[in-house]
Amino acid sequence: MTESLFQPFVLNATLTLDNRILMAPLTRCMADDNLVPTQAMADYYARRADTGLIISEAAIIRPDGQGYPNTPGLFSAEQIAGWQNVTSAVHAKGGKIFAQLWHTGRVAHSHFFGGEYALAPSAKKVNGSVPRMRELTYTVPKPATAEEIEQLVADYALAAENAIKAGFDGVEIHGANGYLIDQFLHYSSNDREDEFGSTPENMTRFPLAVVDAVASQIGTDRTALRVSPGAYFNIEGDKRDRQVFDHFLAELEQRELAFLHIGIFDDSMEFDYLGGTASNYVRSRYSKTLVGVGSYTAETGSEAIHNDKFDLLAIGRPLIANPDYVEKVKKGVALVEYSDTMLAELV
Ligand code: FNR
Ligand code: 8K6
Repeated sequence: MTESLFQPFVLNATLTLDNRILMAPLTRCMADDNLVPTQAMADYYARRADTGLIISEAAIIRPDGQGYPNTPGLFSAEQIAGWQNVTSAVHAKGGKIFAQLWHTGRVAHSHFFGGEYALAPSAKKVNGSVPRMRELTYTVPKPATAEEIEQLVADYALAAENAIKAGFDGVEIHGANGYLIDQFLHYSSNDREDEFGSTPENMTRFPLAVVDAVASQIGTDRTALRVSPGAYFNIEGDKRDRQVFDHFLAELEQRELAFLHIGIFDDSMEFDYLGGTASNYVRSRYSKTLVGVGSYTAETGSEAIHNDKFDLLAIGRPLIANPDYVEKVKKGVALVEYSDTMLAELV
């Protein structure tokens, strides 16, 4: 029973999706050494153009946002041209594609950009080291000054403009998974005492400034946001985070974003301070278009849409394993099972 996935969905006056399956953003670390998307990446995305909407792997807005090797950028002319090749390939096959805009904050590593430190809300480091480059241990970040925060907001807006120049249909701001924007929203990573910390109003100030700057640059109808109210990756949760997200969602409710997207690996995870799963929590506080994700099958995702838990379903790992996921699900053909070894190659 997957029919709920095959209803078209009107996102807004400018965007209608052919089906409700989104390709989740998936970092693949396959850009060239100038962080330019390659022809192999264009082919990989084009093979998935029958999803209702592709969200690109996260693309860094500027050099100091980089936390992993060979993640693509959206700040140089060469990178914009590389993405243009990707978006043309997807559009030629009738698809739609948003760019995911990324700054990793304290999860950045100066190894990648030759700087002295990573920027973050506070001097609170994340434990551990860079995946696949374990010798690169995370360092104590430098708290961003008010001027640096202003510059970050401007750089998100510029990256959004670059995305539109590159032919993307819109952008999803990566506000999830413990990266820069999320670091402002959780007490464990934000202990600022200025206008960007200490209270829900202050802790949401930078995230909302980014949303508003991007929306005014490219239009609210082309602006989406991914959030992780439940901390689970690169960050610790705190029960006071609940008030921050209550406030954040009330503010987002007043904007007409293209959609809000949960960032999570398994949406059956429950968070006591959210009173249940991340998607149930967001659904109860946000009435507009919501994208669910996290270890769903086509069947469980379709049922969740049918039961009004969310409106659209993002699929990650199964789409790595099955470029023809949509066709297979439609025909009821068995899927290839995902394994981490598949990350070595773009199929
Ligand atoms: C991810 N995920 C992720 N999320 C995000 O917001 N930006 C990103 O660039 C990435 N990169 C990424 C790479 C890889 C290899 C994996 C497995 C995951 C998370 C992803 O979008 C999704 O939320 C999860 O994979 C859960 O969905 P599935 O895979 O259970 O359908
Ligand atoms: C070098 C590639 C980096 C990719 C960054 C995105 C993260 C991919 C991680 C794959 C799976 C990790 C699952 C972590 C979930 C924690 C749940 C408690």
